[in-house]
Formats: sequence, structure tokens, C-alpha cells
Amino acid sequence: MYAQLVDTGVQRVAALEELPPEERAFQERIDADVKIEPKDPMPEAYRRTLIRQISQHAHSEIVGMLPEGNWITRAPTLKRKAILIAKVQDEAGHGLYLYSAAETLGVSRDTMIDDLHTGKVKYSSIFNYPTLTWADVGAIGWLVDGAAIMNQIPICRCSYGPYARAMVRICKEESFHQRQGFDLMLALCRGTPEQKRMAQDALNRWWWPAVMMFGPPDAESVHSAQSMRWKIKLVSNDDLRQKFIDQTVPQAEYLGLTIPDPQLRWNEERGHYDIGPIDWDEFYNVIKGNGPCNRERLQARKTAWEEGAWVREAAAAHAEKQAARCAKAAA
Ligand code: FAQ
Repeated sequence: MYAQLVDTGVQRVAALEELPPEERAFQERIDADVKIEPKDPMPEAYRRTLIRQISQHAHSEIVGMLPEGNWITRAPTLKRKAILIAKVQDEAGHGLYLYSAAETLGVSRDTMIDDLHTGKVKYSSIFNYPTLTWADVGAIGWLVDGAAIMNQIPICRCSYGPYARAMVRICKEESFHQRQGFDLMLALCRGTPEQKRMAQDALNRWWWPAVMMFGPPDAESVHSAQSMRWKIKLVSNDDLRQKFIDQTVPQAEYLGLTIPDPQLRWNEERGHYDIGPIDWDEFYNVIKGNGPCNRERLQARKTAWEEGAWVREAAAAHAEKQAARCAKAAA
């Protein structure tokens, strides 16, 4: 089982009667769907759980720029290049809103970045896979953004105000991303046989990692019970995964592509698709740092941080100068 690197202090979910008065009052506010705001009292474990999840989410958006960014200079048309640049910029914006949301909990951006660079905090497993062909850009938009929206729509209603509000705009943009990915796949599937083969190959490589993005099965999910109690999470990993599969299979059929799962079947009784076994060893291996691109992704972030040091210094010096000028004018 994957060991937690971030100790949020939660050992088990306590019953309402067992909670000390302040925590019980907090839980009652959550149960009544009251949004928690930065200056409200909150249990330390709630604060730490949010910092863990929001910072991991922010890092995912930033590291998530790398696989697609790799194709900006090689996009096949000016229109596709413009769309891809806009999408990658959107992901940077999502990262920044999320870092800001996490900062409202009293953690500094430098600490969050340091936690990423030292491997203390994760980013999504999905961004440790390579983008080998142009079709991978379509598969990421269609499948990865598709999975991201499925997970993020419920977070728009989560209990922490700044996270919920950041997620509203992010979801609108992710929905455009998903559609551009599907449109790219559709163009390939309606193109030459070679283009269609490229699309199928991308689906073959991205399907299972996208299915794994929702996290471990509910029975193995360390944080789910407490996070659902606090309404940080509103839908379980397995339920979101199932919704994603049910939504995506008909889209693959429309494209004329085959999902790489020989055991995939519509289950009339359940009203859902059944799937074959998920290779959870692969998932745990990737989140432990041993996926195909983990080292490359982390190195790219560290290099960008080091090479950007002069920009941060210049911005800080400028801000100091402005503040001194304002103070002088006010005196
Ligand atoms: N990758 O107990 P649970 C995007 C870890 S944004 C890596 O179930 P939890 C946009 C988990 O952290 C994608 N690690 O955990 C985009 C924990 O380890 P820890 C990111 C994972 O938090 C598109 C351990 O396993 N989205 O794609 C993963 O209750 C295209 C046990 O798991 C978010 O972050 C994973 N997939 O549920 C950008 C959404 N899954 O922390 C560019 C917000 C689990 O104790 C291009 N996050 N782990 O060391 C969430 O909803 C939740 O955090 C989950 C995990 C559902 C991801």
C-alpha cells in the first residue's frame, strides 16, 4: 500500500458524539452546507487535508503543462497551435488560482513549491506518461480533461469557499479543453487510415492511465472517508471512475475507436459498463516516482524554478521600490 508522505493527522473518522465541542460545531456547519471561509475556525486536520489536496491539484495543473507543451512547436496547423497555446496557458492560470486558494490556509507558495521539488507532495499520476504523437494531444484533451472535469464538478460544491469558487471557472475552461480534444480526435478519425491508427494508438496508451487518475479503489483510499465527511470530496473515487467510463465509451464508439479492454461490457442490470481489472501495481509504481516520465517532469520544474530566480528577484525589488515611493509620497 502506498505510504502517506503528508501526515494530515487523521487516524479514523470519529462519530459526532465523540468530537470535542468546537469540532462538533464545525461538523454541524459542514452538515448544514455552510461554506467555510479562510478566517473561520477549523480543525487543524481539515486545514492540512485541504492544503494537501489543493496543493497537489495546483502542482498537477502546472506539471500538466509539460506533456502538451511539448507539441506547441509541432502543431500541424496555425489554428491547432493557437488552440494548444491557449489551453496550456489556461492550465497555468488554474495552477495559480489553486496556489492562491491554498495560500488562504496559511501556507506559503515557496513551501508548496519546495514540497513538490523534494517529492513530499504529489501531482497527478497521469502527467508521468509521454506524449509520443500529435494524437496524444487529442487524447489528453478528450480523456484527461474529461476525467479532470468529472472529478472537479463536485468540488465546485465542496465545503471550503476559496477552493469551491476557484473550481467554477476552472471547470468552464476544462470543458472547452475536453471539447477541443474530442474535436482533434474526430478530425484524425475522419482523416487518412494512418491518422485513424494514430488516434487508436493514443487511446490504447491513455485509456488505463486516465481510468487510474481517479485514485485508488474506495476500499484502499486512505483519505476518502474523512474527506467526504468534511465535504472536501463529494463523490467517491470509484463512483467518479464509473461515471467517466459510462460517459466516455459511447464517445469512443462515435469516433469509431476501440477501448483497449476486452472485458468491457454494458451491464444491463447495473445500468453501467463493467470493465476488466485495473493494474493498480502500475498506478502505485507511478505515484512512488517510477513512471516513464517522473524524473524528467520533476527536473523540468526544478530547472524552470531555478532559471526564473532572477525574475522573482526583479519583481520583489520593483515592488519594494514602489512601496518606498508610495511611503515617501504619503509622508
Ligand atoms: N495521482 O486516499 P486517496 C488535471 C494519492 S488536474 C497521484 O484516494 P484523495 C487538469 C493521494 O494523494 C488533475 N497521486 O486520496 C489538467 C494519496 O496520497 P498522499 C489533478 C494520487 O486525496 C488536464 C493516496 O494516493 N486533479 O488533470 C492519485 O482522497 C490536462 C491515497 O489516495 C486533482 O488533484 C493520482 N491520480 O483522493 C491539467 C483533483 N490519486 O496525498 C493539464 C483534486 C490518489 O496521502 C492537462 N484532488 N493519489 O501522499 C482529488 O480529487 C483527490 O485528491 C484525488 C485523490 C481523487 C485525486
